[in-house]
Amino acid sequence: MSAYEVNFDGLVGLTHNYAGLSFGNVASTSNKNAIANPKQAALQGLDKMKALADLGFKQGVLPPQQRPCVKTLRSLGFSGNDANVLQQAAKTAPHLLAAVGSASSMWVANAATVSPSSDTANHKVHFTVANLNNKFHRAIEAPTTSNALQAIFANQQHFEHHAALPQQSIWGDEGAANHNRLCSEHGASGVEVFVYGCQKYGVQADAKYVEPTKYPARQTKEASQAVARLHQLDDNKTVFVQQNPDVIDQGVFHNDVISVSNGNVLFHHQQAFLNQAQAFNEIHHKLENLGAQFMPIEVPTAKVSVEDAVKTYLFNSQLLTKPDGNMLIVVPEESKNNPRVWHYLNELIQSGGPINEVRVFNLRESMCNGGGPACLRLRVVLNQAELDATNPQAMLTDSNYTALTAWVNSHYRDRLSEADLADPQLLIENYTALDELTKIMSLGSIYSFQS
Ligand code: SUG
Repeated sequence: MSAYEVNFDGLVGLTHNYAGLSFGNVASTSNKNAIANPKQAALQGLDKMKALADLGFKQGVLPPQQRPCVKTLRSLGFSGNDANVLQQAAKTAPHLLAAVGSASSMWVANAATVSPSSDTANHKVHFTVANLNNKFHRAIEAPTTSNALQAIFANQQHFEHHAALPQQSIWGDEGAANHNRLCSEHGASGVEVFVYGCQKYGVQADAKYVEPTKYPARQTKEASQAVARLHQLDDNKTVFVQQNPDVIDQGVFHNDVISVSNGNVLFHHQQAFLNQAQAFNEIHHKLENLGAQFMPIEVPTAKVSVEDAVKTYLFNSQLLTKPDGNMLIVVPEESKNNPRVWHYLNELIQSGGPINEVRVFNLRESMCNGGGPACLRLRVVLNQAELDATNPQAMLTDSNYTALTAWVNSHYRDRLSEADLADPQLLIENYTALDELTKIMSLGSIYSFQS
């Protein structure tokens, strides 16, 4: 059955700031204390969504979360009215205020793992919300992410939702950022490739087992396997592969910083995976059984170093199939500004291969926290019936774009530092704006402040 890949982009929240919260994510730690511009960040994201929608790609939107999350601070013992809670936290535990104030839900590639109905045994689209267990500021996203996804994909005949895996490090799950899907075309049955950074059980006796030593591996094999089970995937169409621990130690905190898939193409760096040849062999055979030809496009270290990949987010790009079957690669401006990466990209689009066009976007505000074009979007493959069953107000139409842009312009600040998170007025601005957003997007009451 034919289907669309719909990219749902995360709308940047009102508290977007640089608090240096993500150890292992080089951009996040190196921009700690920089001044952020939430309004510009949200508009940059909307510009990308609009440009891709105008090119004919199906584009959706996911809402941000209520921040600072006073509810979490209360659960940690802060009390009094909301202003008191914020002030106490700012005074005695500023790191906690920063964590509950992060707008990190904007990177929706980490919101959930999604399997299309053509891959699952009960022919429903499956969503498992990511627990984001490795970082406290991200682990608190899961409940609202669940509410948002269920408000957008509400039809139980087509959609099946799974809660986040247990909040324990064995089950560390970062969602679609560590998940690739290969297929002949979006609507066909595909091979789902789960990329994990470490394994918790059964490795003590394995002399060959390696994991990163400097930075954390956020995704566990156990979590990936649990998601595959929940989604009722077929073992013959599923591959588990370990990410190269050396690249995690160089700042590749998610697999989508070093590889991206679309259709039968896996665009990746030479050093992306451990036991790469063996994994590709397995993908090749499993895909061949589905009548499709695996097409890996490998970028050699000699042309683009891992350091350049991390700085420019070349692989955190979106690969989109155009109506003529060729692919467009969407990269951040940082890729154009690096001569080696830009040279490679120009070579790539002239090579006669499937990727024959590049588009560049300014996503600087998000990039400074380690989030590129691919981090900002969650891919959901939907056939026509499933698309018809999706909340239409979550799709980026011309009128929704106008409404969302006006909404950002009227509610967002153009300057925010970590210290501003203690301002009770910022919390009120959030509640007012998000309440209005749920009406624009017809989401109902997805936030705890609304109940
Ligand atoms: O989880 N940054 C996010 C970036 C996520 C990027 N997503 C993907 N690669 N799919 C993270 O590290 C930084 C927030 C701060 O430091 O203020 C942050 O959470």
